[in-house]
Amino acid sequence: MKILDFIPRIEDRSLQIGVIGLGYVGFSLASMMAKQGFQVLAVDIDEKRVDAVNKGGLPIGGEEPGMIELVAAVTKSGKLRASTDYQVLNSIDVVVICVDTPVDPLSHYPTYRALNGALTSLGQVMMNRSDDLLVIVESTIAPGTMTSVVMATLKQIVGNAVGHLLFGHCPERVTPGKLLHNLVHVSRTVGGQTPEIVDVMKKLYGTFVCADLDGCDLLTAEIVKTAENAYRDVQIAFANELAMICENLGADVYSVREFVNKSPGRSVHMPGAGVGGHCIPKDPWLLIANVREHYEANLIQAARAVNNHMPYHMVTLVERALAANGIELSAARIGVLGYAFREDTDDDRDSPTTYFVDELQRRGAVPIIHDPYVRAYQRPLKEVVQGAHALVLMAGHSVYRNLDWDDIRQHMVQPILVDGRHYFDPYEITRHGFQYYGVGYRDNRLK
Ligand code: SAJ
Repeated sequence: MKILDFIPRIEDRSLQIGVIGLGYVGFSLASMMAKQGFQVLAVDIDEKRVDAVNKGGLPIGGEEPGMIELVAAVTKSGKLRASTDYQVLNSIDVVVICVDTPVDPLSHYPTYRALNGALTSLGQVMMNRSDDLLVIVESTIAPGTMTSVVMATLKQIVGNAVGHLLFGHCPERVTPGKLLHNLVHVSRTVGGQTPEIVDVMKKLYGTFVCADLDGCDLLTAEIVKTAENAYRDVQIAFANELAMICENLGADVYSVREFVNKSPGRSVHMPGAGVGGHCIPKDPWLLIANVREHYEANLIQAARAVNNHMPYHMVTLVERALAANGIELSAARIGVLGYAFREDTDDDRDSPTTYFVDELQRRGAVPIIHDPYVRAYQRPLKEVVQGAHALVLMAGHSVYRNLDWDDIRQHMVQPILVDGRHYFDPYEITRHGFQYYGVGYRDNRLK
């Protein structure tokens, strides 16, 4: 079958689809494509994930509106099946690769262990291919990777069958907690090796995407995805640098931010305790991975440094608050609210709190962590505040909205609150007898 023969088979849903990777990207995509009526075969090396899906369950954590009903329906109908065996992919027409693409914590270059594993396993199944196979990568990858890694690796493995391999890159734009919503309502960049491949991909994604499908070449698609997150990282870094300037000048960065944003076209982001997660800290490094040797990309690297400094700045704020009360950081017990990388999720990947807590311990302080979503820290709040010299908010989970501050104050040694996300109202906190410190304020906010 040739590529343009894919179109009628998309229309009658007879196209056979494979998805590699049952993380939040691959699982939601496989379920959504099965919901459109395609037969979808999902492969993952993790048997627990495969079993969970085949039993109609979720292979991912967190709250995902509509997901459990969707996966139950498509597994019951048999439209979605999962396996650890790549051989189930031998008769598919399209395969979508959705594996993680982390960067090395020291070199900041991508490692592609999972991507290379998927390509090698897929290539072995496709050795004697005589029909066209469309290989689409949804994982976020450094510009140039489709050519230098994906196409090169498969061509090396499949030998003569290479003539039947066609390539596309449609970077994912899902966000935990909004997976199904984003899949349908967020526009997609559709990168293809040829215009015909772009047309086929638009037809395929158009079966469930109700937003723009922007066709382009492979390299453009790789740059768009990594640039959109590098852009966000730089925006957040500007907000954090403005906060540091305001602290040094003794101004309130949130008033400054509010008034700046009244100027047309301004949108200063929120200063905070740091930038975590699986996208924003990583994608700037992917964007510059293949240019760093001959172009510095100073702004993007400086933004990373500013954002990475914020958890350590939080330690400085705590140390300053304690010192104002004659307490040494090295002798302090610190209650920490929120371990996840952002509000109302259990995802703690590259969370700023990990760096914050490590630094507190390095300085001799004793952190006691609370997080309603992260299993290891679902302890009673009373345990966290009991005997604490300060309480620090690192992630703005909704459960922290209506705390009993009078009761909390009774259990603390010193009523100090350090707010890393501009989450609380300083006036309300102060009314309950606390000293309020926060990112973007030089000292006790309402001294
Ligand atoms: N953060 C700030 N200040 C801000 C915004 C975020 O400090 O003004 C921090 C958060 O606390 C968190 C980190 O940055 O630690 C990342 O937050 P995020 O809101 O960017 O959340 P992510 O990491 O889930 O980003 C994803 C991205 N989506 C994809 O890569 C497909 C991003 O492009 C989206 O803008 C974001 O979700 C979203 O809001 O949907």
